[in-house]
Amino acid sequence: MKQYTSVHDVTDLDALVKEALQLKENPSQHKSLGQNKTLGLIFLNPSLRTRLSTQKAALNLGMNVMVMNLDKEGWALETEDGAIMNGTTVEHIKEAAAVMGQYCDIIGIRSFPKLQNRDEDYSEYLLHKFISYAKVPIVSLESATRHPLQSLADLLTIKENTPAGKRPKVVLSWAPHVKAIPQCVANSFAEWMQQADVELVITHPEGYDLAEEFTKGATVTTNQDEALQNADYVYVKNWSSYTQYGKVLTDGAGWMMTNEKLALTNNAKVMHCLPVRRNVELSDEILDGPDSLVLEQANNRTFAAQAVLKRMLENL
Ligand code: SN0
Repeated sequence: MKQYTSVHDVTDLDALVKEALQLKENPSQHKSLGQNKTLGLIFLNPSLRTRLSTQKAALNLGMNVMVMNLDKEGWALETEDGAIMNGTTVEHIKEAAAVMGQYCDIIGIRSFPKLQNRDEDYSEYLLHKFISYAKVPIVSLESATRHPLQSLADLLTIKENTPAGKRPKVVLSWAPHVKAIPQCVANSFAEWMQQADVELVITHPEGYDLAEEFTKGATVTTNQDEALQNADYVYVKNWSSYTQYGKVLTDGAGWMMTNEKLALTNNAKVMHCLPVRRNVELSDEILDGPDSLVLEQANNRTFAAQAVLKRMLENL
């Protein structure tokens, strides 16, 4: 694998899932694969799970890891081609990525969307520039439109909790939030679920339709109660509007997931990528109760990252 930026970079999804679950059984089984290889993790935004689980995955494979919070510790980055850099930006991504590529065998990069210009965010210009200038395999640690390591961990969690042969009903349910949040996790989850053997239903208030390229084939409804009927999994997530780009259109009163709403489901398990705003997106009673899978999802982040890094190492 040369790059891991979306489900489209995975040619055999079932095999990748199987591999990740095998790694989970014995995380140190390929300890020598990453010997003398260096993973660089570059963050332009905050992170807890992605940073630690990807670092852990690399350590399990025997790699060395370097982490840099580029937004806080690096020089202010210029991304525009042909820019006259007489302002606040200090270093061009051409040099920055090329230099980091010389120090690392694989690089992971996180860069959120700015949520101001949709075309710019959805062009994934930063990720693509990084890929072309760094010249080493690149893992997306959440880009402007997707969060593929999260989605792989989500799929692992669903696989582990679903009886063999059952095609579960999975509901992606929009939740309220206090600020504008990217569509990445929702986009990515929808995109991955379409490739998996599940029935996907997406529910959100008016005005929160995701881009069609991610939701094509799924059932989309603004009636949350109807969507929740007989659900086996409920994935709770906020996102800002795609159509009125980056805007918060409603306070979302009534959309928070509660036990009362879960009564409509088929004893559904509840998922969230974290960090979660308690009692805004999801109630305490769910997060502290027996139906929450959020910690299992976070645990599976390690094995998702490990399966991806293993494939990249085998290909170096
Ligand atoms: C990000 C998101 O895309 O939903 C990262 C999730 C892995 N979440 C946030 O930015 C939450 C910020 C907040 O203030 O709650």
